[in-house]
Amino acid sequence: MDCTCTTLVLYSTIWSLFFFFSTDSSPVDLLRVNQTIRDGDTIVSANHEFELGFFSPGSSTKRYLGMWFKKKSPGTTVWVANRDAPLNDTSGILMIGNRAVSIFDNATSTIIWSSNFSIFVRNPVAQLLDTGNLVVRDIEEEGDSEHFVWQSFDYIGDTILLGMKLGVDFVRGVEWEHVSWRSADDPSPGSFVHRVDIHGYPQLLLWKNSEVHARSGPWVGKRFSGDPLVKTSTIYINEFFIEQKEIYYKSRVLNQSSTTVATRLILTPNGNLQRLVWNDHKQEWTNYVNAVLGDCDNYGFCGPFSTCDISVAPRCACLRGFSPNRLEKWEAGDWTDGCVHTAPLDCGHGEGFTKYSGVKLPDTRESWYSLSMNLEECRSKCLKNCSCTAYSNTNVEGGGSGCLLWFGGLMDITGFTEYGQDIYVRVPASLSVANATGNFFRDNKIGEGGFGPVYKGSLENGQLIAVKRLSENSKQGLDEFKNEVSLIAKLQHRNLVSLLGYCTEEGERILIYEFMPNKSLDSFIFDKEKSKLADWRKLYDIINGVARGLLYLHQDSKLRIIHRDLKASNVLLDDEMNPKISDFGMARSFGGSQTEANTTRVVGT
Ligand SMILES: *[C@@H]1O[C@H](CO)[C@@H](O)[C@H](O)[C@H]1NC(C)=O
Ligand SMILES: *[C@@H]1O[C@H](CO)[C@@H](O)[C@H](O)[C@H]1NC(C)=O
Ligand SMILES: *[C@@H]1O[C@H](CO)[C@@H](O)[C@H](O)[C@H]1NC(C)=O
Ligand SMILES: *[C@@H]1O[C@H](CO)[C@@H](O)[C@H](O)[C@H]1NC(C)=O
Ligand SMILES: *[C@@H]1O[C@H](CO)[C@@H](O)[C@H](O)[C@H]1NC(C)=O
Ligand SMILES: *[C@@H]1O[C@H](CO)[C@@H](O)[C@H](O)[C@H]1NC(C)=O
Ligand SMILES: *[C@@H]1O[C@H](CO)[C@@H](O)[C@H](O)[C@H]1NC(C)=O
Ligand SMILES: *[C@@H]1O[C@H](CO)[C@@H](O)[C@H](O)[C@H]1NC(C)=O
Ligand SMILES: CC(=O)N[C@H]1CO[C@H](CO)[C@@H](O)[C@@H]1O
Repeated sequence: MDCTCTTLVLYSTIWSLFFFFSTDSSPVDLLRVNQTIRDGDTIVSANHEFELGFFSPGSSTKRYLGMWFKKKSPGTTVWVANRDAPLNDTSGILMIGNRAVSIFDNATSTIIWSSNFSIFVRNPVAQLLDTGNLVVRDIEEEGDSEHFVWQSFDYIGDTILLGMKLGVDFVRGVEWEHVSWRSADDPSPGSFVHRVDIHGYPQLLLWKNSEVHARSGPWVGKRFSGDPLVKTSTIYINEFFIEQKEIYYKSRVLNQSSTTVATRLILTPNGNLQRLVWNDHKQEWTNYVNAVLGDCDNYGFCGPFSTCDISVAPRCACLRGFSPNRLEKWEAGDWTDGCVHTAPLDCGHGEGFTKYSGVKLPDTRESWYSLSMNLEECRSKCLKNCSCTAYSNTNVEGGGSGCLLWFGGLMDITGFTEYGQDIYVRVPASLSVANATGNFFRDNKIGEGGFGPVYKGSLENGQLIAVKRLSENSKQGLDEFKNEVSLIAKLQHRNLVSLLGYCTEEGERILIYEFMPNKSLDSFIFDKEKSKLADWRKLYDIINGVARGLLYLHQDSKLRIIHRDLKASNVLLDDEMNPKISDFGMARSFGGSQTEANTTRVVGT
């Protein structure tokens, strides 16, 4: 340390003889080894947008080395070097050495601040780039001009400029954090830190000291889940990268040739995040994202397993299938304890999921993700793990992709706008199906098959369904039930009825199909009134459809299936009288090349 100090004094005395900054009328953006910047001198980026030198923030008299806008909004600070090591007077000198960039206090002959280079550099040169990045590179290392041994963009303060990264570099072990000032007069680190959290699926968290203060939610393709900004900016684009070597958020300028861009994302001393854009016409900063913060933006306001909605009172509501953890507190307006499952999860017994649309996805710190899985794979992965409480896509663009699983309490779900995402929350098997059919009301019964009654119901989204509830003493045993489920789930053809879901639980077995308003073919043929309606053309179409369905089963499907129980009552008719084959309890599958097999049981009607 001693050694470094003496050399620095020597440098400064030598170089003070050269009037480096005053000899040339045009400003300089470069600083070479052994050159200095004294208080009063500055360097300016080539495009004249940014300036670097010593300054005093607000009403402070202390001196800091910093960077500010020069052409637009002159004096607006964007970066401070010695944030928590201010100078008391104008005796500071910025120096570039072989190992570090340092601020030397010529009054006390001490280095008050320094920042190491990644490697020893024989001939370093510092340059203030047009982006507002002060970079140091080795002048001898030609070609790779992007190889910086140091850059101010690695040391973010309260301002994020276009091109700055917020996140984690695993290779260098660097974390880029957005840290508020203590006050407008004091750039030392304040109470708020905005960072990319990499526990589970990466998300941006705003911390107040050691507690999560607010959350913009995970990245869902083109923006953060809870980001109200939908209007796409013509100025910049937000990006989020999840890679092996680094995970980061970055905004970059959309039009490289545009020279009029000035925008900054600031974290104010009281924890407000503001995206400001310079308005040349009005000569002022305008708040680009006019996010009105409300109760729902306070992390944990409603506790786990509940949703917060700013447009209703009370703001908090338990998710369906959940009830307040502490009813008295909840009713008194303290929702922080959230909700708990009303009935315990009967893990592995065909639980279902309740879908919520238009929400900000919950905290992902306890989550797992795969960017390649689809929603269906995601659902079954969630079902296989008893501690999985919900799932969703990671990316909502292009119809949705990726898989995100939550474990534990679902915190900070905000019901906000049509711009929110879908999440599927796990609920016990007893819920939802029973509710969908009005708890198996007799009025909703639409038929009675050999194996049990069939009910009409509707899902939350209004879709009509037919629910086949196999009676407990049904002849159709578990094997047939499983048979039906496993076969029909893999089949898809316009002349086969589609299975929407199923559940099994303690002798209760339920199959959920799409609803067929025109019932089965037999009711049609044998009903005198209805049969009059059927002309030959219609019947011909129906026969053709059945044949197409069978052809698919026998030949075209991967499974090669024989139905073994085909009859008029198993041919259902949709609202356009298209026939659909149903009831696969007796069906058998052959291998793709197998055309002959022995059946072991006598079946059929
Ligand atoms: C910088 O100063 C040191 C000490 O005076 C000297 O040894 C070195 O050669 C100088 N570097 C350059 C590039 O002038
Ligand atoms: C500035 O003044 C304060 C109070 O007198 C002192 O503690 C501090 O060390 C000084 N800083 C420098 C860089 O001289
Ligand atoms: C540093 O201080 C010394 C003595 O006070 C002065 O002669 C010298 O010019 C100063 N150096 C700079 C670069 O201001
Ligand atoms: C900077 O370099 C010096 C000397 O090489 C070393 O002692 C110090 O630990 C380094 N500081 C950091 C923060 O790496
Ligand atoms: C980019 O900016 C330049 C200069 O302002 C303009 O001429 C050009 O049309 C812009 N390009 C796009 C794609 O907006
Ligand atoms: C369920 O997921 C959790 C969290 O990822 C994991 O720790 C646990 O091992 C999983 N359990 C099973 C049975 O896969
Ligand atoms: C069941 O349905 C009724 C009426 O449609 C609804 O009010 C209730 O919230 C539903 N219950 C559950 C647990 O979804
Ligand atoms: C069917 O059973 C007969 C008599 O048991 C046997 O000879 C024949 O190989 C079986 N065919 C198939 C495809 O298993
Ligand atoms: C012939 C017949 O009954 N067609 C009906 C099929 O279902 C639709 C939708 O419910 C009705 O509009 C048709 O009248």
